[in-house]
Amino acid sequence: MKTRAAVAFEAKKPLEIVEVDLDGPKAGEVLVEIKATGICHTDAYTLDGLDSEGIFPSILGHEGAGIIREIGAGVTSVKPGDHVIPLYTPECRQCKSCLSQKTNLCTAIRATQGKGVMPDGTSRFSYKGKPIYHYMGCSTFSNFTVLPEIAVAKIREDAPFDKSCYIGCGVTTGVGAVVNTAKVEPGSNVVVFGLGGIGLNVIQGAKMAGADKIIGVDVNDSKEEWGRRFGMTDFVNPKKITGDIVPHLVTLTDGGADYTFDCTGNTTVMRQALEACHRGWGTSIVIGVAEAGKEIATRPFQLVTGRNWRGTAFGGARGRTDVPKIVDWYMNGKIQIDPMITHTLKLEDINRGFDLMHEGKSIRSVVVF
Ligand code: NAD
Ligand code: AHE
Ligand code: ZN
Repeated sequence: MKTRAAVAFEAKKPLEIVEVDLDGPKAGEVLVEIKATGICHTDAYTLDGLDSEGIFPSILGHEGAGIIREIGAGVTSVKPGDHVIPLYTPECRQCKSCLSQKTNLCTAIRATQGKGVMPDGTSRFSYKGKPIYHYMGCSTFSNFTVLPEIAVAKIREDAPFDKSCYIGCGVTTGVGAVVNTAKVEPGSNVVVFGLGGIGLNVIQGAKMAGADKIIGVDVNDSKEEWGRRFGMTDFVNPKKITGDIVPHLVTLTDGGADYTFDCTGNTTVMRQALEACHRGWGTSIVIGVAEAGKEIATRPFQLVTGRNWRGTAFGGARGRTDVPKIVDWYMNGKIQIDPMITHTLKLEDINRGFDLMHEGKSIRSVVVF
């Protein structure tokens, strides 16, 4: 079949809207009509050539929602007509990682996913006879896409696609980092670095978990109002304080934070987030994705004296199990999504979504098909 898609032909070039060819689902795969997709900073990071796994030409996008239109041989867990959210972190329930119950990082298809192909080693997308690669196993910047059965979460049918798509990455990552990874307790004090599409979800997760002080840190002053809307109690712009951010935060938190979250992808910020933790127990969670070649550093003494450095992917969520529950949280009003979607765009305008993100003018842009 043919499908309209925004193709990343080359790094650092705008996406091009073209009709691509899409082969139907093979055994164990499903064809999904994508109804809406968010634009996450990770898409921008790959498009900007900063991803060591970045492959071109490819169809980016990993934060979508849609409807199953066709199933391949042997597919049993979903059927045509089901509403689904694609999962860049699948859940096979059979691999060592899934069975361990210690991680959400299913390994069943990670190797081929990182190479931009389906589990059989080939791509379903092509353009003018040449393959176009998949991205994070999802490629939601295409009106139709093919996914492995284990990489879709079936969700309730009354959830609006243009909002529930955000659960495909940003919402689950931010809220999940708080409840699954950090397991923030009531009364904790929390510092969130980077108040974008992920950081604001960390803030609403921290509020939901009963955190006491929730301090937001961002270099963009316009983010203060956004943070306060979702439960932030204090705001710090590191450019506007005198002296170093770490002692400033340690003073604000009476000796250091119980939990800090990096939602910037900046390795200097990651170090500050660790060092702003309380001696003896503070835990810092790395969420941000750093550009290829960057490394993190700190004095080992920071760890010797009881600070913990951890990371999280997709908020520690087991997609097929947890995503439908997060959709319920949204539908029942336990978490908010609508106000964070600041821009709704047509596919033709997808590059504007990237511009708005880089200009700090959006929280989330969503493309509707
Ligand atoms: P975004 O662009 O919406 O937000 C980033 C925010 O960080 C902005 O508000 C920006 O002003 C702020 N910022 C930038 N530099 C800063 C600095 N030095 N100090 C303080 N604030 C700073 O991006 P997003 O979509 O929220 O994504 C945030 C990060 O999380 C990205 O690195 C993205 O790749 C990553 N991410 C990781 C996962 C995961 O599973 N681990 C999932 C989604 C996104
Ligand atoms: N490809 C990059 C790593 C990118 C990365 O860390 N991705 C996160 C999700 S970001 C979503 O917006 C993730 O899930 N990581 C775990 C995994 O298995 O990819 C690189 O550095 O090579
Ligand atoms: Zn993402």
